[in-house]
Amino acid sequence: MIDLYTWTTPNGRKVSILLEELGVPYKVHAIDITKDEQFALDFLKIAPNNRIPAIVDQETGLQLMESGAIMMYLADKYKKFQCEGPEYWPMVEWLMWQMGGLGPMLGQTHHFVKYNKGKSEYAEKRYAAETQRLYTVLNMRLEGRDFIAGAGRGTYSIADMACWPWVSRFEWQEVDLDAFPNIKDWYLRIAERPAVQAGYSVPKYTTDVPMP
Ligand SMILES: N[C@@H](CCC(=O)N[C@@H](CS)C(=O)NCC(=O)O)C(=O)O
Repeated sequence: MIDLYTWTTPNGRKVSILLEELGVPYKVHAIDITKDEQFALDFLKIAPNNRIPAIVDQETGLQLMESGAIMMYLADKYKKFQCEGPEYWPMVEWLMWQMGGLGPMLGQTHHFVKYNKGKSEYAEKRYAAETQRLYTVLNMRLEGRDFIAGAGRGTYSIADMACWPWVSRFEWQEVDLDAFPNIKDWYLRIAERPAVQAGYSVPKYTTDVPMP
């Protein structure tokens, strides 16, 4: 059994979507970050960086924070949704691209462009431009491919599951997915998966999966 500590955010949904795709039993613990529950001492023992998501694997006792590490752990444990052989490291490369680029930069876009519009023209322009740049990179990567990593047209993997919840906030980012047709096709391909629909509503329903 996996204990999942999470909230209704892209980083949380990355892991709930993976757990739904794996079809393994897991127990959800909602950590309401709008009520500062991420700072509770019990949670800090599991996630010392006071951020969701985090997991505890009850079979092994392993505690993990950082969504990228959690996804790599679960994919390795269950030997699913990870690319094999020479395709493994390019998958990690794109997972790290999400962890170091797409996630943190789009997080800033949400902060300045959605929640604090008008407070800093410089920051809004900076993160809007970075958002466009990152979408352009992903759109190019998806040219001729169905999924981000893997040979040929690609294999659905944790690299896709890591990026997808961030793209699902395209409206917050003021991104027109019609300008990125490869991303739009990829987004819709993943959005229709039942496990993605289920994982999107963990720990609770907020909205339907956004549809461009
Ligand atoms: N690099 C971390 C980032 C986690 C993160 O930023 N989580 C956000 C929600 S998406 C959070 O817990 N925010 C709480 C806060 O800002 O205090 C990961 O990928 O797990």
